[in-house]
Amino acid sequence: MTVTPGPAALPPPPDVIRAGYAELIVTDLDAARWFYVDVLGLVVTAEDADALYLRAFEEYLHHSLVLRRGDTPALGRLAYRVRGQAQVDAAERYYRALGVDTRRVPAGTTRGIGEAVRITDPLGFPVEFYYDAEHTERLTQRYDLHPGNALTRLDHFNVMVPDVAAAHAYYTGLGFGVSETIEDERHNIYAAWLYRKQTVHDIALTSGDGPRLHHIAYATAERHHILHTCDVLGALRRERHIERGPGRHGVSNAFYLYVRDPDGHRIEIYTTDYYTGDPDNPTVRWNVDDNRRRSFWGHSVVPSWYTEGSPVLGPDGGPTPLTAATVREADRGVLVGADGFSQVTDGGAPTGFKLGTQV
Ligand code: 4SX
Ligand code: FE2
Repeated sequence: MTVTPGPAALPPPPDVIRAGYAELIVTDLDAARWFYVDVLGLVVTAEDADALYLRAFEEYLHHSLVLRRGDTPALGRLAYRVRGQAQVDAAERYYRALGVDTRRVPAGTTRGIGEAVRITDPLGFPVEFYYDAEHTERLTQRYDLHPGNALTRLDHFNVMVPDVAAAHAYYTGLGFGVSETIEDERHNIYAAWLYRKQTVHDIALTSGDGPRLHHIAYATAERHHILHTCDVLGALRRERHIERGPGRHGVSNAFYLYVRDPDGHRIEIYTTDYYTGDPDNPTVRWNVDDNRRRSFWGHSVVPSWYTEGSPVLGPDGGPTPLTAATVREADRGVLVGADGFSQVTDGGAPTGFKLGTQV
């Protein structure tokens, strides 16, 4: 009997705890400070001549967002926290075995962060794995410091990828669970939500020309915190920063708002999704024709939300060229409702439109 050797076994993937921090390249640090600190209310842990290190009120690590000054707006990197410093080594072994270049960066390369491993992942994103990080004061109960829209913690990243199925396979290989998807009747996959922590996601995959960053999302404790951000932007006559929402997502059930920063980076404010921590947590599969999938109330999604995103920095420091998407959710037929925008039905499904169906 001949035994054909299979492919060499991969070492186990690093044990990722959660989405840890992101670095965004911004062109004007003062404008960015206005938006992230004065309007969104993030806390400044530290600042240099060319960067701000920000955290939200429940976060005790140094930062969950770095804003670095640069010539063009871009994603500098996404960083995942792993379960101990030995898992940083595990990340290095795993990606080397995958044939991905790895780079070790000494402690302090990013202020407040210990020795870490950086890669350009197989999807084209600059990604870091880290554990050690400086601790700082957790301001959960410093209510005297909380603004009316207090953000509690970083919740997730959302990226635009040309091939969601391939990206889904990459992230499940990295040990992520799949909480929800958007699919069509032929099981083409338009979007997917994947998690390591016990929420709906740490990373979402959105079909689009990529690699690009779609958004990063911060959690708030309650819906009224989100509404307060809308009121503040209106009062300041800066309502143009509101792109989509407020509303209730179908996927995730979270209450949401999307705002755009002065460079166009998209930030989501997100609250009260659900627990996914049991090992048999079922995957919710939405039909792309179910109008409640992205807004549980049936509103259509503003086109910019599907088409615009932030470029990502490649290993040479320049923007990564884009690959065109294989499927486009925005190209699916959309029915226009009474407000000129949203789909409205009286409970009967219009012809050719499957209301309330799931794949
Ligand atoms: O637009 S979706 O309802 O599909 C959605 C988008 C659900 C959860 C998210 O975090 C998100 O960004
Ligand atoms: Fe999101």
